[in-house]
Amino acid sequence: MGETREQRRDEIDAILERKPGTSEVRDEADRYTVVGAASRETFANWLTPIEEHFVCHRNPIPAGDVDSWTISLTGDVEGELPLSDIIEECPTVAVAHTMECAGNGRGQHDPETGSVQWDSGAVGTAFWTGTPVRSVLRAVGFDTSEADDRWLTAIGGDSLDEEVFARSIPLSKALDDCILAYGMNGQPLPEEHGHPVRLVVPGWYGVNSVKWLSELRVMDGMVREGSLDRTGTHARWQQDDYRIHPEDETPEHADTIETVDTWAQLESSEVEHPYTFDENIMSLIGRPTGETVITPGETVEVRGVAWAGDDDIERVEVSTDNGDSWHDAELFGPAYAGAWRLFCYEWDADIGSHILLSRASDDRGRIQPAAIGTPEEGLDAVADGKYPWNEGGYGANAYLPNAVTVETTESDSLE
Ligand SMILES: Nc1nc2c(c(=O)[nH]1)N[C@H]1C(S)=C(S)[C@@H](COP(=O)(O)O)O[C@H]1N2
Ligand SMILES: [Mo]
Repeated sequence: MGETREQRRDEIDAILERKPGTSEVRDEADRYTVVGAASRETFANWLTPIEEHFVCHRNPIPAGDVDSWTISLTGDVEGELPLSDIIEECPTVAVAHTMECAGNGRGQHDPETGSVQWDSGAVGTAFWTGTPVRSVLRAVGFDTSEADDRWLTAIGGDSLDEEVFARSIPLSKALDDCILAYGMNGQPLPEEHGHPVRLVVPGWYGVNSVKWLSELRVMDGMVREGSLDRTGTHARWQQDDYRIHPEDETPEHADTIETVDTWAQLESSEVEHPYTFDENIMSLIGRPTGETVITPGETVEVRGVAWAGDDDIERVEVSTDNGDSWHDAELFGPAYAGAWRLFCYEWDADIGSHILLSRASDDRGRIQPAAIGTPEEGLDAVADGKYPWNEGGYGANAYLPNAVTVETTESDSLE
């Protein structure tokens, strides 16, 4: 354990050196080591450069290279594929994906929850290149015409003997748009992002995109204790952690669920403690920041990003008076499923102090809640238009905690 810590320390220092656009947010107690997007400016642009893209994982990075790495196909499919064969013989595609940690915004819960106290830096958009999961399964003779309510479990090469890092997603989603990625923004996949290969699940919370991918297992249900041919515990990261639940409640381990969309789980009674699958609707202002110098009378471009997991952003509103009045922003730039949209609003700034907010709505008529509820309100806070305070601090998407305060000042007289 002590050794692991030290190894982690060196690893983090090396990542920080390679990523001057990020800063450290860590949680010693829980062993998580993460690096967050440093500044709001990241959210003023569509593509997030690798050096500004957050990193999040728990165990030391496993060693591996393209030439020796293999992926095991197990469960209802059988095979072993060298990564180099996948790269050479299967198609290569690119997908845009807004990767957001399910714990993004955790630091906005009051009272504080455990684990990494992210503010809102744990999100970024990259172009990932790789091979569709569909092509990989087909290469080992799997019939990809029917998902049949089955699940695909992805296992990370960072798994420990006593605990496996495994996540399950519906096979239908995997066949639809997921890829095994070996490139990021046109570069070979950096080691901290999963080199030599990771799963990318477009529009879904980051935890589903398993890095250092070593095994794909087609199963009738989600991963549970005893469902893998492995030693150690199997189900923690699917069934215990990354579940949205009130204080002091322990989620039940389910085999399968019908309602997959995260927000739909929050609103339905089928799943008592929702799993964090697709990303909740969210927006962030990237410019101006609190440091931007604005002179009264100036027209200021309020610019940012908005995303809604598998759904499409339909509208973004901006307020410059802490929510008293709202104005439609213009959506512009690239529009890819699973990736954020840019928005912009031209604001004529007058003198004084202003609180800027953004609020997104999607094509399902969902809108960001204003605030996070209290522990006492539990998950019912959703029905009152609040994001529910939850013990793990997952899925937060309220707009008030992400306000930007700007002051306009009279410019110094010209010399
Ligand atoms: N094998 C493995 N994959 C993992 C993790 C991990 O700890 N181990 N962390 C997950 C979490 S919680 C997130 S938010 C994303 C972050 O991806 P990134 O570091 O490339 O930004 O990776 C996911 N994939
Ligand atoms: Mo995460």
